Amino acid sequence: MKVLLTNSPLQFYHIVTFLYPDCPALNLAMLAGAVEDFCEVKIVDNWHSKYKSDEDIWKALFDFKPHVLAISNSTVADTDCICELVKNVRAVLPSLITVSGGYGAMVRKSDLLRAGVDFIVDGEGELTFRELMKALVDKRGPEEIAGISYLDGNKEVSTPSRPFVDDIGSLPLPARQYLPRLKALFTPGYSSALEISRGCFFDCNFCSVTSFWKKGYRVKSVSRVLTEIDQILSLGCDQFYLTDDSFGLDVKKTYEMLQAFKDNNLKFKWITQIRSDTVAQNPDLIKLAGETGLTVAIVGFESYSDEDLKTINKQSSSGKNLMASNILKENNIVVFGLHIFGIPDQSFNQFNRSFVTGLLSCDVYRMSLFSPLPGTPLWEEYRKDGKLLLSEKLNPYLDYIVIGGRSRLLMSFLFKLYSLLIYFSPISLAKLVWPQIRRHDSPIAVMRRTAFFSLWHTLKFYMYRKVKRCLSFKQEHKSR
Ligand code: B12
Ligand code: SF4
Repeated sequence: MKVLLTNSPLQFYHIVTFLYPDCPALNLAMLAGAVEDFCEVKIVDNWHSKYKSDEDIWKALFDFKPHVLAISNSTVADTDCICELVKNVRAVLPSLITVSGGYGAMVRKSDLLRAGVDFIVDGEGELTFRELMKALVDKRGPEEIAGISYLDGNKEVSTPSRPFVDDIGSLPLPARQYLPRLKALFTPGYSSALEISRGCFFDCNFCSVTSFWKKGYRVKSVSRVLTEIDQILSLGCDQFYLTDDSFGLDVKKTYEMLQAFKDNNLKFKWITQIRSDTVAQNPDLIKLAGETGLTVAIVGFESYSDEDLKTINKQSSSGKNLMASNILKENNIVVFGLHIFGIPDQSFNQFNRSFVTGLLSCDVYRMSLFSPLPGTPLWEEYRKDGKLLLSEKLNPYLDYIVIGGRSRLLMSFLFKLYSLLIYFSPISLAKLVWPQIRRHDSPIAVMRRTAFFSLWHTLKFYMYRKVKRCLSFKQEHKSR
């Protein structure tokens, strides 16, 4: 049986994908690895195709002639374009079987099924997808497979849910050889992706990770990680992104892992997401991480006010945020800080103080608008209290949708204004021409490059968004 794996065409709201155009879709390789022993597999990683284009999928549909089209829908915002794609594909190839999975598929299951997706895989995908493909090969029905949803006539049916595997290292190796070979941004070679852990045991109320993976943290063994790194290096890649949500939560295991990287004299650069308290409480771990090639640490600082951090249940503190920045800088690791604009009850002064502190302490400052994501505790709380401006599309573009208290228009105007200030404030401009501390050459180069990339892609993002809005406005008027 032939299986084509893909994801949504690249869209204007994929701003982080523009920032990191060298991170391949590891989830597609994981699913490919789960079935490659009995299926012929092909991956079209659309985020690296032309902007908004589904050309590569159509080409693969006609050249490769798959029996199954499997589409990843990890981001809620992607559901609409996936629905449209499925409708178009089904109109041309009615016998093609379509499957989807991921966070977006969990939240907008009905929309996908009604658009023509045959099966939704709920939750962790590898084993369920394997069983589903086996059932299709054997021409068995889906009723016995745990963790899937489908339409029976007009009725939505969900089979009993499948528990997560205890040991994620026991899952099949990702078939990275099917991923596109992407030129690395920060090193001269090529880039790949690696997963060491899955999930997180914190519960920040805005975060969708724990809504999907539940509150839990599973880590691969050192030997499994070394095997995957071998695979990455043998494919000629010397940089990788960790897809972990919160690197290093199991401190002891992480030490062992990093020590093994060092002992095996493995040469690569890597980038990870990490909590500020993990950094602040474990400076030796960070030193070791830097020695093994950690180049950029993406840290969710969110705010430098303890009150704000309490409101979003971050369970860290402003002191730890500042300490984390210093420790990372001491180890020549680029501090890529994520922040939230518009946290409830945050005063204007509080935000301003936080903003300046962040600009001064991060190498790259990034900010997103406070916007509850469907499925998160915050979304549920606000929805129950009638505080959400609900659209049927569940806030796909992460706008400010909170009702009451603050004006939406003002919030979105201020967000844009501050977004511009991130790049044009004297602090940011000074950072570009005169790095604030003496640093090793290479991280500075990385920092400057990342800052320029951020600026360029943010401008592009706003341009795309504006153009798109203008076009749809014109279209609406024409059709009237
Ligand atoms: C690494 C990462 C990125 C990387 C690269 C992603 C990539 N190329 O794979 C970069 C930095 C480029 C990125 C970009 C973005 N990301 Co991102 N990203 C992640 C992160 C941290 C890990 C993704 C991952 O590989 N997970 C590991 C695999 C194992 O999990 P998985 O993808 O969910 O897949 C499993 C199941 O869901 C299921 N499954 C998934 N797809 C399918 C398909 C089928 C057919 C089947 C059967 C099963 C199945 O099986 C898989 C294996 O078990 C996640 C958080 C997370 N933990 O998922 C956020 C996350 C997915 N990203 C998110 C967002 C918002 C974005 C951006 C939209 C940000 C932006 N504004 O630009 C962009 C656009 C992404 C896009 N095109 O859709 C959000 C989505 C929020 C939401 N609920 O909608 C997440 C959840 C983080 C968060 N909490 O905010 N991202
Ligand atoms: S620490 Fe990060 S991954 Fe964990 S719940 Fe908070 S935001 Fe989500």
